[in-house]
Amino acid sequence: MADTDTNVIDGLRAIVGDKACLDTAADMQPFTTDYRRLYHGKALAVVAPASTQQVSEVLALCTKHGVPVVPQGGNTSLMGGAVPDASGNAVVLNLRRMNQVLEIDAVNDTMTLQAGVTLQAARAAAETAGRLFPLRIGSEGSCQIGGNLSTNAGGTAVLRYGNMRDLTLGIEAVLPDGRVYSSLRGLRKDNTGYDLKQLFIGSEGTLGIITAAVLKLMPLPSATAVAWVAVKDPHAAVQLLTQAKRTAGQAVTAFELISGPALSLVLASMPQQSAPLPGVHDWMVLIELSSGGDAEGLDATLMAILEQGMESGLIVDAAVAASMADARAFWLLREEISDAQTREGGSIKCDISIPLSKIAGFIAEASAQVLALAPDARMVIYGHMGDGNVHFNPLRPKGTPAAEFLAAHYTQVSQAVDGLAHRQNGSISAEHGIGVAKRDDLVHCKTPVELALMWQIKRTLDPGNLLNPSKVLPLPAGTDHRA
Ligand code: 2HG
Ligand code: ZN
Repeated sequence: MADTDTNVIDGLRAIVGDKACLDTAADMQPFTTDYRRLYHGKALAVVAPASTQQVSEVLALCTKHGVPVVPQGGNTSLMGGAVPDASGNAVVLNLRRMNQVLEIDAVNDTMTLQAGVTLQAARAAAETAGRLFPLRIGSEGSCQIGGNLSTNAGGTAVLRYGNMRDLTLGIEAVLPDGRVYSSLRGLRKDNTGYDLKQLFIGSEGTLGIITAAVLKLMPLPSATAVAWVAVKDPHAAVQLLTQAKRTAGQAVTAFELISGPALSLVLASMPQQSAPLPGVHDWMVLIELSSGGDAEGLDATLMAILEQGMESGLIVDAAVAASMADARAFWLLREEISDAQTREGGSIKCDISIPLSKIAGFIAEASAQVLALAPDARMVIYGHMGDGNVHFNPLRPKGTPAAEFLAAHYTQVSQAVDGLAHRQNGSISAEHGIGVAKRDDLVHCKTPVELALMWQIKRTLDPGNLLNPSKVLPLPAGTDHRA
């Protein structure tokens, strides 16, 4: 190890303490590999600061020595955004020790918390205060608020409440030179120039490290009604959503599309769970309504939506959750799809969004293109149809090894799906971010002006290219990531 590296590690220990600074390959391994075990990096050290002051000192030290820093929350990125590259020269800065809910202001309806609070803990703290923090994603037990912010996370309740950007009133972030930017004031109105917090939200730790946030709280719903519905096809699902919004308005909280192969995969990996309806249908939706009104009224609204859907031939069959336990069981089937894919291996992840009016046509056309390339692929297609977001994830055929399927099809299939989404005015990353997985694809879907502006902002805030280097920003032609 070079003298500088030893100096850096000694300096880091002095800041965060011995126990919070790991530097052996074995100790660092859980932090240098993503949870799907697809991205394997190396690090100089892994540190877990306990305060914003310590984050600031770590960044100032690393900048002084030209050492890159990779911020990390719950390490649940699907895009390889939270692990270092293979060079071994970076410090991973993990925020798990900064896990305090600092304040709940029930009058202002805000919650101030440190970045390392898990989403589950944030939701529980809000609920204890009689409020709802509405972000809902499957990894809530592990993912952290800082990661949710830095990827502008979405999930299953965006239709009603918006994504992380919409739910944030202020953040605190540490810049590479150690200066602290803070807008932790909980204001719903503040037109004093540039809204700088938005630069840090969704930029995946490439501009600063988010250390705290003020988030919006909502009223806790008093009634919830859930149904698992088999629909004729994705076009019928879109029409059903339109009818549901007309009938129930704001109460439509979630509207999730699920393909037959997606449900089959979950049922195969969780044999103790049964399907809500007899048989696995080609296309299903999970609908949740919620409101502050009475339960009977909401149940009646759900029934009205289902009856209308049946009469207009959109719905093939439907099961209404008769209890909270039923509702949880329905949701479990939806939330397990991603983990079931991880266990199965060999999944080509495309996280696209597209205007709702084009989504059914997109699914048909993308499916045809993928099946022309990989005729036996299992079409695991699901997602947050209510906000135009489809997880379009062709999966290896049973019996074909994951590596073989990915080597043969990954590039062509993801280019076909993402390219189609882009040509139809969609996005190639609706809610998972860019990380390294989609970085080089940005060249094809951002204009030269957008890319130039992204680099200009990056160079202004992080002139040494030390924060999460080689993530998000595709290289300008003819340069490398450290140039
Ligand atoms: C979900 O909606 C997550 O379950 C994960 O966004 C999606 O694994 C995926 O592709
Ligand atoms: Zn999702």
